Amino acid sequence: MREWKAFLTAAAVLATAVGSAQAQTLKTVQDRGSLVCGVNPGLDGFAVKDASGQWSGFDVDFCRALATAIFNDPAKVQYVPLSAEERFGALKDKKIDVLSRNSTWTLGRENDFGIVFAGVTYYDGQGFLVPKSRNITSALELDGSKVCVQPGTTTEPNFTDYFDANHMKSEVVHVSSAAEMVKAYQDGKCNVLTTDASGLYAMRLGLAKPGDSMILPDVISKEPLGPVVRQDDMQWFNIVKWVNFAMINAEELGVDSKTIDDALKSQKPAVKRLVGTEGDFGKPLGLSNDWAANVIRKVGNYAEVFDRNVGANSKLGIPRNLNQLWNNGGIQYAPPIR
Ligand SMILES: N[C@@H](CCC(=O)N[C@@H](CS)C(=O)NCC(=O)O)C(=O)O
Repeated sequence: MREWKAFLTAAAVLATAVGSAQAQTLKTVQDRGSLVCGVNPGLDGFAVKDASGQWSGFDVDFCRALATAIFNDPAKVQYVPLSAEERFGALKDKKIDVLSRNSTWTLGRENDFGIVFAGVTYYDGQGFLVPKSRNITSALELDGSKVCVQPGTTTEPNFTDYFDANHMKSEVVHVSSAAEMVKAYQDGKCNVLTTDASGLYAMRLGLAKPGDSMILPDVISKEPLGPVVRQDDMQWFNIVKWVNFAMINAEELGVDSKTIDDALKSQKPAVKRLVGTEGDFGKPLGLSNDWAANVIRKVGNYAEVFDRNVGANSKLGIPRNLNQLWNNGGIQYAPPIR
């Protein structure tokens, strides 16, 4: 009997210790007064730092949304630019709280680094950019190409698989950044760029004559891009996951930064739960109940963030395609808030 009591007490102490060890990131962020977000060093539409030191882009807006959910202030973010090769190690080593850097969700990455993807903010796929002067219309005509590719990405193994499967040879040219990739292509060191289609749109903007190059129609892989956290903190994982879902649900419910005041007066149950006028959906996450309303007001819903950074209202002009909502022909689908 006494042994049992001692065992139960020890188990309770352990459970408390594990419980608190699993919920440190939010507290660390709150105590620090800012979120530390890992981002791309420079990719048009996704993460760009301007001359005054301001960051913007699709992935940057996710950092801003997360900071808003926590602090009601999108400016409370410290950005850490990370190369493809260093990003997951930086997350594992706790140099950042979250990674928001055009990163593809794969099993190997979760296994190898003790990390977990919190959702998909952008469904992408790998493509090829070629000079129009090559008169190529399909990726199957790329045999013998000099291909620029960045190590530490899913891009290289995908491209190797594709060329092998189609019995095509290539000369691989390794580059260490998007800027270097553009330069190598313009200098004629390679005559094909390959990466996520979104990255190709971004890099084409960096070319002296964007109109002289084209993106081939072939998409050779699945690249579900999303934010990443460590596996040791369920509360933090849930916060990051639901910030994404709230922005998608907001689009589905027609709530955006311009209509948020009306939404706060809405009598529709789903809108009330989203903006926090009904239910108790913030406190269990460690947030206030109006966290999603604050995110929508200060950063926007999914459509607003997509359109201004990479979509119709941006320089990139990428069609929504797979990133349309599920009820509008795409596969963006968020579980309900209820
Ligand atoms: N989604 C792929 C590719 C991500 C990636 O790093 N792409 C490159 C080429 S667009 C990039 O963003 N480079 C920017 C840089 O490191 O400067 C992955 O997760 O491996």
